[in-house]
Formats: sequence, structure tokens, C-alpha cells
Amino acid sequence: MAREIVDAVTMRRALTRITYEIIEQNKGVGDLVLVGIKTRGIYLAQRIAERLQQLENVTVPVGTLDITLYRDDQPHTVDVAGPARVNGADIPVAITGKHVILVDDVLFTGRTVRAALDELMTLGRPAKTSLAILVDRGHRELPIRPDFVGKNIPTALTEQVAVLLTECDGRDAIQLTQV
Ligand code: 3GP
Ligand code: 5GP
Ligand code: MG
Repeated sequence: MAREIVDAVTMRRALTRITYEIIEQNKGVGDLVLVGIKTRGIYLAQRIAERLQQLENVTVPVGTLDITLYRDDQPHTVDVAGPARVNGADIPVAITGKHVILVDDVLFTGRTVRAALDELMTLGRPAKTSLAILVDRGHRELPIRPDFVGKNIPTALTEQVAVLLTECDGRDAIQLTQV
């Protein structure tokens, strides 16, 4: 059973608002690097970069991080209790001295972001690192909080948030499902 809680227009407005907040807090966007986390975070980072181009006429580099949650005994199962590992990083510019904004679709325990921060530290020394998230579903297990949030969606542990994006799902929407 899936219940739609955010429609396409609302999702796009949230991304536009996040973009304005990034511009305001950064006093310009010259030193920004956006880093999208695996599938949907990458599309969201690209969308924010497109908006920054439209609003500020600046091309902000977009990099990617691939982080997987896995269990040794069930390698193909998504399991939030398992460790988060970095499978690869592709960041087109040096991040030292830059303001890196990590972008992901859903923030849950915080373990993915912790792994992403670990990886960033091996790649350079950003002047600042921030976190932009489309959905904060709560249940943090680490002292990690987002700087830019599209929507806070309190969830039960038995629920899942489905983030649908046109690039991979054919349309934009956020749904809450019972698992
Ligand atoms: P994404 O790569 O687009 O972020 O975590 C891997 C994928 O599984 C994610 O896609 C995410 O959308 C999906 N997913 C759905 N529910 C969950 C969940 O409860 N935990 C995790 N880790 N992933 C989930
Ligand atoms: P965390 O590491 O914070 O527990 O989980 C964050 C990562 O797992 C994100 O990349 C996100 O894609 C995925 N994730 C965790 N919970 C959900 C969820 O309810 N829905 C979706 N779509 N992804 C989730
Ligand atoms: Mg994600």
C-alpha cells in the first residue's frame, strides 16, 4: 500500500527552495562542489546544479559517491543494520578548500552520510561540508543532521519512503509505503 505524500510540483518547489537557501548561506556559489550519493542523490545534485546555473549563471561541478549498505551473509539485501561502504567516488575537481554539499534522497540512520564523509576526508580537505536531503525520515543513529531539507517526514520503522524521480522512475513523487 503506497500513499502519495508529496506531488511533483511540491517536490520541485522544495528543490528550488533548497537551491535558494544554498545561494543565501553561501554568499555566492563560486566555491561550491555538489556530490550526489548513489542513484537518486546524483539526480538531485544535478537538478540543484541546473537551478544554480539558471539563477546564478554559474556552473557548479557535480561529483558522485557510490555507497552500499550490505550484510556479509546477505550480500544483495539492503539492510540498514549493516555497515555502509564506499564502492566508488567520481568527483571531477579537487575538493580541498571548497564547500562540498553532499546530496541524498533520504536521510535515515545517518550511516551512509558518515561513510560519505569518511571518503571525502581521504580525497581532500574541504573548507566546509554540508548536507542537503530531500526527505528526512528520522531515526538517526549517529550525530548527523542535514543543513538543507526538502521535507521532514516522520516515519515508523515499519514504513519506507519511496522517492520517485523522472530520471529513473518516469515521474516525480514521494510515497510512504508499509513494509
Ligand atoms: P537510491 O540509490 O536511489 O538512494 O539504498 C539503496 C536504495 O534502496 C536506495 O535508492 C533507496 O531508495 C532504496 N531504499 C528504499 N527503502 C530503503 C531503506 O529503508 N533503507 C535503505 N538503505 N534503502 C532503501
Ligand atoms: P541511512 O544510511 O541514513 O540509514 O540511509 C540513507 C540511505 O539509505 C539513502 O541513500 C537512502 O537512499 C536509503 N534509505 C534509507 N531509508 C530509506 C527509505 O525509507 N526510502 C528510501 N527511498 N531510501 C532510504
Ligand atoms: Mg539514496
